[in-house]
Amino acid sequence: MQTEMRVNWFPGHMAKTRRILTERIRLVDAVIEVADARLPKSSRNPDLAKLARDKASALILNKADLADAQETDRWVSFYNKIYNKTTPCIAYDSAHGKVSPLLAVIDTIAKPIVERYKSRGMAKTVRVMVTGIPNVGKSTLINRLAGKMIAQAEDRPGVTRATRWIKISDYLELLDTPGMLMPKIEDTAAGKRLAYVGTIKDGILETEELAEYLLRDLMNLVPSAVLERYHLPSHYADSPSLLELAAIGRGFLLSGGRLNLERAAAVVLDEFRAGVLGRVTLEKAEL
Ligand SMILES: Nc1nc2c(ncn2[C@@H]2O[C@H](COP(=O)(O)OP(=O)(O)O)[C@@H](O)[C@H]2O)c(=O)[nH]1
Ligand SMILES: [Mg+2]
Repeated sequence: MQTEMRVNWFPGHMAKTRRILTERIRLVDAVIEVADARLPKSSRNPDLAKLARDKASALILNKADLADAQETDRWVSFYNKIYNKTTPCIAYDSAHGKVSPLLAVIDTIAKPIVERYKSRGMAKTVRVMVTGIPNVGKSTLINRLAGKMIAQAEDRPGVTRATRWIKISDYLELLDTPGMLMPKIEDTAAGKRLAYVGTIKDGILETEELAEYLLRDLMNLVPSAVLERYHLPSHYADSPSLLELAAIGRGFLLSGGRLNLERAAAVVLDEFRAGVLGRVTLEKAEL
């Protein structure tokens, strides 16, 4: 499951990833884009709109259980407003959610296609695929729709195999393998946010540097959760390193009393990714 996150995005790889995606999109009538509700902007690659422009589409803000509920509502409204319902957007939690809202949104985009064929006297199966950048929950979502474990981490470049379709309703078939998109990193700040949630592993940043940035960002979003969790002292604002304070606060020490910053950084990142600091959305909707 971790392999695809270690992919280095050298140009050859990027071209191949895009080629595979383009081929897969050609096989379907509708595309389900999965994004991360904590990063509703940066976890989307705007190139998809071009690659799938002649397909029906829906946008799933997944991992909504880890994002701020109000912010997620704003983002869902924002996208539904700008797309004017042509690309319906819903919040979802593919790790725990019921399948019905997901099927309902797929049905919404598939209905016009079914009707179009019906009007010509044809009963056609509507074919759907799931796509998105690494780690947003594509495989988990496919497994949820399939009702069992089917999709593994086979959506990485270089791994090809036969196309399989999973019947998910009377007239809907789902491609069992997601289409992978590269993350599009618009700027350094977006790159950091993608790294916080674990999309980019081999980033430009060292783990300790990343954790330091994360702590600083979290101090703006959920200060009391950070102060409490890492037992930061009242003079934290004067310190050049929140990570050092967190290591002290949590007692992450090496023999001889030196701070174990490596351990502190790993814990800070793991705890954030697991939602231990509460539900946090890293990007605000522009409503
Ligand atoms: N909390 C939470 N975790 C999720 C959700 N969807 C997926 N995950 C977890 O996120 C990680 C990546 O999921 P995966 O389906 O492999 O992502 P993919 O790379 O897009 O196929 C796994 O550890 C999943 O268990 C969700 O909605 N909520
Ligand atoms: Mg996967």
